[in-house]
Amino acid sequence: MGLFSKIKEMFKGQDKQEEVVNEVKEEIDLENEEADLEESKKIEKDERRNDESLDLKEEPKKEKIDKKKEVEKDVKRYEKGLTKSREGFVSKLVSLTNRYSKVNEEFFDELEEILIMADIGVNTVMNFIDRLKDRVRKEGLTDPSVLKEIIVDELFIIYVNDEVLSSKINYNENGPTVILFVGVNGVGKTTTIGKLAYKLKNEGKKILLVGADTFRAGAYLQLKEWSEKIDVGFYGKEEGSDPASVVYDGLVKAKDEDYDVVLVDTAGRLQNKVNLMRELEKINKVIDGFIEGGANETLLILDATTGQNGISQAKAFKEITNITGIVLTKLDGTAKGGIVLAIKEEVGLPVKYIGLGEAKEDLTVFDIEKYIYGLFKDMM
Ligand SMILES: Nc1nc2c(ncn2[C@@H]2O[C@H](COP(=O)(O)OP(=O)(O)OP(=O)(O)O)[C@@H](O)[C@H]2O)c(=O)[nH]1
Ligand SMILES: [Mg+2]
Repeated sequence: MGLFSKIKEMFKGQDKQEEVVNEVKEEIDLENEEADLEESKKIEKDERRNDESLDLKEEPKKEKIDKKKEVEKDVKRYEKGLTKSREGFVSKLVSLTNRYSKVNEEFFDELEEILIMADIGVNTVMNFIDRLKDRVRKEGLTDPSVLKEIIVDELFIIYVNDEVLSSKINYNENGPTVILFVGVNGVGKTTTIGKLAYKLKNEGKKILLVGADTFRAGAYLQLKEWSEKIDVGFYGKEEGSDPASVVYDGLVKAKDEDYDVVLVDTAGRLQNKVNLMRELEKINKVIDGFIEGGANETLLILDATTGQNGISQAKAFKEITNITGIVLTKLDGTAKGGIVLAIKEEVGLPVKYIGLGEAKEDLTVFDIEKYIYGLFKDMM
């Protein structure tokens, strides 16, 4: 079975997930009843041991249901959010494979064009086509419809290519975790902070938003609004204030009030590289006074609808500061889902989160398997 078939197998029937969850619940209820009976017997024997075994038994089962529900919701988010990409990109692929009865040079030329149009990036596409041709030759493939699955597999391989890609946030064990958000105007920094704060708050963390974008008038108010909407802490100052000193004051507050995660909104404008570099250096110096080494994460926000321009931004930001991951926003609004692969190949940074809408729930941890499923689920 190809990789994509395995992924599809994993996620298909998510509509039935509710049923599955209920089934699991029933099973657990039954097991619990049995366990209760067993336990009441044991109580007579050894009360203390029994309590422990109860604790050990109940936890994983509840987690199992919660996890299943979370996966179900997440797969739906990917499916819904990637509708445009799927319709654009996949319908072209399907039409291509239907039009040709045999794989030949023209077929590959057209495929190349479709992939480039999907923002996969020229170099990535060239390598991809070479590998695909190789595989076609070695395996003696001629039928375009067989090639569909191989195309998806090979796209998947580009991404995972013998590396462990970590989408995990690097948390600070002692004291607050500081995450800096950078990116050019309007990519979705502030919105992403709001969405991530909401997500982390639901995981039980105490969150402080710090508005160090003091460049644009009213920028800090937009962040403040988010903090009120999702009920998390806020610290910020009006435009013209020194961003590093805002970060300093914010971190003092975070320490004093025991915050777990501090999300810092910056004015990541690229118009002046040197100034931005200096500003970020200064901010990191301040953070270093609280946490050795500066920010735990510096996330670069990229707008997926800007395509190759986003790739150039990533390269430029990489020169300026130590970017630890990418958040790709507005994937719901573009037909060009291939940018995820281009970032991996051409920039070499992990995509940690993706934005699939404007609401507070619309940020999700990037998962290549769900992504590939969301993108190609109707293809085979
Ligand atoms: N559809 C969609 N819209 C998004 C997403 N993320 C952000 N947006 C929208 O993009 C616009 C800009 O978002 P902001 O969060 O203000 O961007 P910013 O980077 O903070 O902008 P500046 O502070 O001006 O540099 C807003 O209208 C957001 O609602 C997303 O994942 N999907
Ligand atoms: Mg902003």
